[in-house]
Amino acid sequence: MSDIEKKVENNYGGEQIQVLEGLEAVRKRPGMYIGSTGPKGLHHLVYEIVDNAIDEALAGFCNHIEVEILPENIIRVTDNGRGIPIGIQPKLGISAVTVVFTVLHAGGKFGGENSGYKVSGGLHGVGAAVVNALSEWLKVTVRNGEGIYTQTFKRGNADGNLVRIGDTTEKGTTVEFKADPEMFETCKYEYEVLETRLREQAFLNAGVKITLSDLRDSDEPIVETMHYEGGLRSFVEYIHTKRDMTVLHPVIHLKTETSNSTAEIALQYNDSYNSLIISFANNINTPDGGTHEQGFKNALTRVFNDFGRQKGYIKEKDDNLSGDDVREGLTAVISVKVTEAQFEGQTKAKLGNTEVRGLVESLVYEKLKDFFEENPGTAKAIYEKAQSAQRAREAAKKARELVRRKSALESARMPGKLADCSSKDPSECEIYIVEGDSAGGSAKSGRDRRYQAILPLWGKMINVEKARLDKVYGNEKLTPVVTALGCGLGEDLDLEKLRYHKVVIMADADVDGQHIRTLLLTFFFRFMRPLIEEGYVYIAMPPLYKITKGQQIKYAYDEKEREAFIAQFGSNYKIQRYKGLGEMNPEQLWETTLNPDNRVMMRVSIEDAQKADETFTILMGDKVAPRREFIEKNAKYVKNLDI
Ligand code: TTJ
Repeated sequence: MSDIEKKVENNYGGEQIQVLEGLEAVRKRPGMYIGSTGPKGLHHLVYEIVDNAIDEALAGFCNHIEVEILPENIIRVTDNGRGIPIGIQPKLGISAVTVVFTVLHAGGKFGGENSGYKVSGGLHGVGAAVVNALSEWLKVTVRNGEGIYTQTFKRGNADGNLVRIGDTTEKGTTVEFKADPEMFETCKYEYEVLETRLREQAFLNAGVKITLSDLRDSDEPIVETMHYEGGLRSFVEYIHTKRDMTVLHPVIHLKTETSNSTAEIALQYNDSYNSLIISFANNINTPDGGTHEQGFKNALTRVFNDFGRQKGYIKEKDDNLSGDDVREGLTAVISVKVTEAQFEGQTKAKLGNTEVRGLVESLVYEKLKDFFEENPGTAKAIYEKAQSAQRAREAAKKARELVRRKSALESARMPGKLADCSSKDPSECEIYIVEGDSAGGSAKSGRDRRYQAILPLWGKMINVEKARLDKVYGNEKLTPVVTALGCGLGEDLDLEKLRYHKVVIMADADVDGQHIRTLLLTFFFRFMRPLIEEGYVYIAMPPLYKITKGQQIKYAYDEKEREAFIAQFGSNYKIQRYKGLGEMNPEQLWETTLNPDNRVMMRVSIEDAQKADETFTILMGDKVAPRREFIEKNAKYVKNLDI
């Protein structure tokens, strides 16, 4: 037995009991420590462990981190750093390794000189001990260039001491764990979720190589290496390449450092009308923005106007460019690092440190101005973009005023094609938006006119992805939708005025149907987003087959279901294939698609606007597969009785 083992053994006593009580608290209220016990919390376990390895990389001692999803959803994280210290912690009398996995907020208790171990604040960085507490078992292995040490835990409790199991000249730390099914609603990891987050970390920590593998299915192992020497620059390039966007210039990179903070920004304009700003504080994503984003936006607008006036790009009589104008077509990634990040808001997703606003503001103002000065060609291209946004904004304002004036005059005149319902209580009213007049006709006759309205669509649709708000006003296809819903759009949107709490898109299961669904969803997403956020948007799911045997009727929504019903019926069944909605008579349409007792609808939900924005861009692409994937991922089947 080595000296270390003896010490570990001898000191495994009093303090440890108190430590274990600490971890019990985590198991009693897991949500307090990892936010949720759903899939989000589960994936958080992996991030917590990986963050430790990234800290080691940031300290300059590690350049490769491997994350493996093993069969049975066991996670293994390995780094090639120095290895967690195995020495005895003076205050607690046990090995630092044991402390890391059993003491809550390890930093607070012993964040001292020789520990060399730090943790970050907020809900983030709750640490390895929390992961340990919420794992059925966890095993840590440390290689420190001399020996291999390992210790195992069960539900947070040490299952034996730290032991030396062999010699090695290698260095690094490996942590394996199996999330506790008693603690989580699901223990199944989603590859794409881990991939997105780890790729983000690879961008934020330039040069660090992260390998992710999924070895759950031995027939189809996945291995992916993420390694970006370009850091944030690569991040912006990646976004534009992935979305197949045309860019107006090479990525602009800005960076500043003070004694206790850094701010770094990469930005690039594309030819779209959207803006995407992704921000991080201490490598943690801040989807709700905060002082770093504010500083960036303020300075960006100021630079454009000051520099533009100075160079005569903006004439004396012209209005200033607005924030929205200068952000049109912009993709930017902001990363700040501060000693004590304050995360605000319910989900701790917003940066609060006030000093960061000024830091970012002066960085962007000074360096971007210099950049424009030195790169007049790029500056010109960006100015033209912003000024065209400004013109469109003014046109949209006029169009909106026109619509407002008109609706004040005609006050709520409903579209001629709308077959409205008799109820005026939005909470029970439903509107079916139907492509094509024939399906519209059946729907009108088949519906329950008390609470179901039908709006057939006709005319030419604009590509909402490629259009600005001004084009939406006055589009012959979209205007009736907007009027019928009654809640306005863009800045004017008022959900209180929404006339139906179920807005159902009803289209065929074929390619044309897919197209109209995509366009309408994108339209709602871009211009009436709260409608989706509040869960008012649905997709009707007409069945593809009707299978009958005597009095029994079954509707099949795909081939698999069809086969299952056929198998169930055995023989003497009748089968009818519906080629489209237009083929169903009013009774059939009621039975299969409108009647709340039988129908199947998908509620369109958006978990995270940023992700959805990306998805919608994918939706608008030429590939059909990603679209289907989106529909499957973002819309959950709901038997309408439940909703
Ligand atoms: C601390 O200071 C002395 C040298 O090692 C430092 C350290 O703790 N390094 C370290 C921790 N490297 N890797 C980790 C680590 C890696 C994983 C995967 C999980 C955890 C909890 C820590």
